[in-house]
Amino acid sequence: MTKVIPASELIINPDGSIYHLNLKPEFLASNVITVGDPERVPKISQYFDHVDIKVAKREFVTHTGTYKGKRLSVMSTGMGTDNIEIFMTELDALVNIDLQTRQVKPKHTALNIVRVGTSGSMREEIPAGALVASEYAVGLDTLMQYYAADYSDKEQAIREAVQQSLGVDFLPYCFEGSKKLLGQMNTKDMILGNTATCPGFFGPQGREVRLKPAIPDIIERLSAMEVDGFQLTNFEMETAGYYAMGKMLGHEVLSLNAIVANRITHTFVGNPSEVVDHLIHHTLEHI
Ligand code: R1P
Ligand code: URA
Repeated sequence: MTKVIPASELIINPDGSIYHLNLKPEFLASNVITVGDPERVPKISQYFDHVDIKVAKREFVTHTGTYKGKRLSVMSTGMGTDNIEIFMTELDALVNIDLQTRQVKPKHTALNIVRVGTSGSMREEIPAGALVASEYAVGLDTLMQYYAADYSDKEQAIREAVQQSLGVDFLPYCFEGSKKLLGQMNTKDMILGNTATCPGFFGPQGREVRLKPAIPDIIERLSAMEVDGFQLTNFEMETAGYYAMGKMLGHEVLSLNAIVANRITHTFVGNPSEVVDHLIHHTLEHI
């Protein structure tokens, strides 16, 4: 008999919705656009033909409707891979667990998930205003110390090279994004890059405000690292968590980044919402 997941391990609200996302399975489309900022959700759903569902709890805001006749959900996650771990686990449970019997469904459903987020460039040739599609992501946080996963030889080599270049005493994690979505999303006007996902915006990305980062030359170290032609291009705070959870749970996940800051030239894009809006339109047309 399939294992029954106890009420303490997968929490269902009294109305049958899942604990943090506050969603019932029928509220979710199989194509999902995700953003960090809850205020970005209506900025995307404003382009829908109509919005059928609006649900909010904590930083998780969901609008589900149709765009040019295609059913889509747009959801916010807040910032950081700890949120992504909750988000991806509950999103997966909505399609792959029978919430009544609390058992894993015999037939797996794979979701298409595209992150539309902002990011900083660690390369002079990737200016503020550019769009970057993440082929791989490297997690500099410790999320994957708590899950067992398989890594390809390339992913393993990248993990070790990043650990060596930073001199940290844990092994960062590395996963490839969805090749299927990368093909589908028509990335010809984007830069294909590899993303460093950091557990913070300031010190972990080498920014000094009042506190001195422990690795002040983190940008130089990460951008100088090369493994068989693989190089890192940009910083943000979620992509590696998405790629790790997506791979382990069997979903297609791609992260698209609007570059708002260039950390080498010390520039910030004049109008960040314009770049993000450009990425939103592109994503809506291709998802
Ligand atoms: C930091 O400003 C936030 O912006 C980026 C980072 O990943 C982090 O969440 O993404 P979003 O614009 O999607 O929030
Ligand atoms: N988001 C980040 O995490 N870093 C940046 O530099 C810009 C956006």
